[in-house]
Order: sequence, then C-alpha cells, then structure tokens
Amino acid sequence: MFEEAQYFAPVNTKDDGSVEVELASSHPGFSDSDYRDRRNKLAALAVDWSPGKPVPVAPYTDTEHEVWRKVSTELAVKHRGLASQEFLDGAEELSLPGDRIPQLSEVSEKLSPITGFSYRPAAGLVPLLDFYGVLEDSQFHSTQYIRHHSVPFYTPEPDVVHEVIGHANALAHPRFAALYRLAGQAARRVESDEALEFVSKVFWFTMEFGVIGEKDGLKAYGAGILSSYGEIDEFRKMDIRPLDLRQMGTVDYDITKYQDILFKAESMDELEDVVGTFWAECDDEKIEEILHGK
Ligand code: NLE
Ligand code: FE2
Repeated sequence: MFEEAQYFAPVNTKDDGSVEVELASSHPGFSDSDYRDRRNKLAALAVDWSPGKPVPVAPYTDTEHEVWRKVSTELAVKHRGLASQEFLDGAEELSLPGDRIPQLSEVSEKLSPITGFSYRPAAGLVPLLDFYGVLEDSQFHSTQYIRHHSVPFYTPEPDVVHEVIGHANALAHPRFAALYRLAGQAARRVESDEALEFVSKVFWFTMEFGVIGEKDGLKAYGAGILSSYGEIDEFRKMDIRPLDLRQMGTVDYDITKYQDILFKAESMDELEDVVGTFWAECDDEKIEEILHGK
C-alpha cells in the first residue's frame, strides 16, 4: 500500500523461532553469506525486544566498524560544506564517535539530555502509525544493521548510519526535535490511511530529503541526503521546488534512487510555519481540502 514499505527487507520468523531477513537478489549483500548471517542475528535482537526492555547490544564485527569509520569520515567532510547550520550545531552537541558504530543505548544517553529523544530498536519495517506515532513521545525507531561494505556511499535501505548520522544529529537540535514530535502528533491525529500517507510523504520530503536556503547557498537537512556521501554531492543539481504541501503530499518518488525532486525551505522559520503548522493542525478534513480544494 505504501511505497515506503518496499525498501525494507522483510523479516521472517521461522517455525523453529529463528529470524531470517529476506534480501532481494539486487541487494549488494545477497550472495555474501557472512553479511546475511549478520543481518539475521541483528534482526533477531530487535524481534526479541519489547518496550520496557533495555535496548539490545549489537555485537558489531571489525568489518562493520570499518564501514562506519569510512562513511563517517567521508560524511564529516561533506557536512561541513553542505549540511544546514542547525544540523551541524546538533552534530557538534551530540558528538557521535567516528571510529566505531555506537550502540543505540549510547545514542540515547547522549541525545536525551539534549532534546529528550531516545532510540528504540527496529528489525525492519515498522508500521507507519507506530513509526511516526512514537515520535510524539520523543522515541525514534532505528535499525541496527549496517550497509554492505561494497556500496558504502548509498543504500536505499535505512541502516544504522542513516538512522544515527542522518537522524540523531538532527534530533539533537531543538527546532528539528520539535518538528519530529509534531509529525508524530499529526500521524496519531489523522484517521484515514490516505491522510496518514499524506503526513508521511510530507515527512519524506522534509525530515528525510529536505533542503534549505542559507546565506552561502543551498544546504541539506534531510537525513536521507545527509547519510549518503553519494547523494550529498548531487542534491543541488536536482529539481528544487518551493515548499508546497500539496505537492509534497502527492508527488511519487522512487526510493531506490537519488531523489530527483526536492523541496526547499527558505529558512527554518518557513519550515516551521509551513510544515510545523501543518503537522500541528492537520486532520483528515484539512488534508482533503489540500488535496482537492481550490
Ligand atoms: N540513501 C540513504 C543512505 O544511503 O544513507 C538512506 C535513505 C533511507 C531513507
Ligand atoms: Fe530515515
């Protein structure tokens, strides 16, 4: 029903209780049995978790830490020139390790004193209403696996690099944290699937792939751009459109490629006025009006 559902590999629990992640044949890790084994192990940790339990410790391998090291080094350089100021301020405050993958519990320990957000584990796709809904409670669902080492610069699948470098640095800034919470409120307020999909698409084109005008040029604040050192080089060449709720809520996008349509906020104030206010006030009727009105 929602296109977003397809970029997560399905996680299956077999009759003997073991957990198997179903990678598509096009996945770079498809024929790598060590990688598949790791994916299954990490997914099993999240499947066993339930709210109230401590977040499971993922025992990462050297190869996995090495992917993190490489990607964080590349990203840190690019962020300096191309990430929005609030994202950079959040990153400085959070100060994630660059030499190893942090545990989600460690991310929460650093993040919660700053903006109140904490991380919870997800094996794969979380139903839209749960994923967005808990944002209102300052909770963020996060995968723990890492992208395959052969394609470090980009993955369509949200991995720990995306969840932590892309999202936690933004969540460490109070203005972004407030916007994420409003998205959660909106998701819980709307009633129809159509309205929830609209809310989630607005999130896609802002918190995942948003860009913003700054004095010295166009910057990215969306986690999906800022976790990919391939895509970050390309976003300024895309079809950049003004923030428009109706378009953001309806444009089709292909999750497997660099996003070629992006929406630009002129400032944080504009982002808060247009998108923050929408999430704060929207209901099914208002969304219906945006879709079909005027
Ligand atoms: N393309 C992003 C990356 O490579 O980190 C992940 C996007 C997930 C929505
Ligand atoms: Fe994301």
